[in-house]
Amino acid sequence: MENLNRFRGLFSALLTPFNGNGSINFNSLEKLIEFNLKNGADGFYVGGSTGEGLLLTNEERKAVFECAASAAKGRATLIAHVGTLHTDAACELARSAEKLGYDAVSAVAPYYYSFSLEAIMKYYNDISESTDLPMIIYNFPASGGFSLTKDIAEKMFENKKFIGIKHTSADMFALWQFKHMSRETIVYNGFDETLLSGLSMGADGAIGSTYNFMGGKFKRLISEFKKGNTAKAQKIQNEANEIISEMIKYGVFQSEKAILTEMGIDMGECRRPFLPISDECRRSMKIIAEKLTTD
Ligand code: MN9
Repeated sequence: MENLNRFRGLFSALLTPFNGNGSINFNSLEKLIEFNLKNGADGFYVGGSTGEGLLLTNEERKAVFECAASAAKGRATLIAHVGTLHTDAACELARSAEKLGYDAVSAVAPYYYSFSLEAIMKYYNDISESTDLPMIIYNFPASGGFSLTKDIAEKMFENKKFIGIKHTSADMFALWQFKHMSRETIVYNGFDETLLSGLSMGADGAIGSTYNFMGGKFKRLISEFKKGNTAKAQKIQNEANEIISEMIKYGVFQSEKAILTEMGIDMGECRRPFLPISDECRRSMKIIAEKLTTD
């Protein structure tokens, strides 16, 4: 089996910056990647929930893949989120990621319709068959009704190209179960506010949105955890969670864009139907950004 080490570590779920006219701001996207690499990001999860992937056209999604690949220039592991409702479109996105040199593809389960389990499994296998890339399942039960279980995962991982699960759920026992399947699996903790619990339950890494601007902090958390300094790791998780709690009040992605804009990378707004960033949010995030830059 191939060496999975490049899939461990801290992955930023890359945000997508927009210009005032609503188009993608590729210049800011490049800056954001550089900023993340400077803060120690091991890889990027491109075009997922955080990247507003499901609010982009397929052409835009490919353009974001391309920009991220050329900006990261072999300095990070790249996972392309290709999930969409439409299998053929997801396969096409996967093929474009493969051409661009991505390390893996990932997909959220198809949503809106109540697809049968067989249909969902076929969707993943169809995407997987469309390229030679490994597959990372995006388990995000809150997004549309499908919740991966260990039994389902065991069946899906009979396909040897499946290597990992991005577990965006607070169910830590499920995370532990995914780590204890019959075959080695890379498991990512998906909610940044529970990273320490995820690590305690065996997570190999983390994929998250707040690593776009708190990457350094969370790298320290992981390193303290590995050294066995639980109290120090807890202190860092507490500090991060104070910030995340404030962000949740105003909308997580809007808040993240406000923080990064304050830090010097013009991120613009989120796409509709997300609401514009309120003045209150900007004021609150300015204080957080100032605190983070003097930390
Ligand atoms: O990809 C992100 N998940 C979603 C991971 O946005 C659904 C997380 O990083 C959250 O944004 C973060 C705040 O709740 O944990």
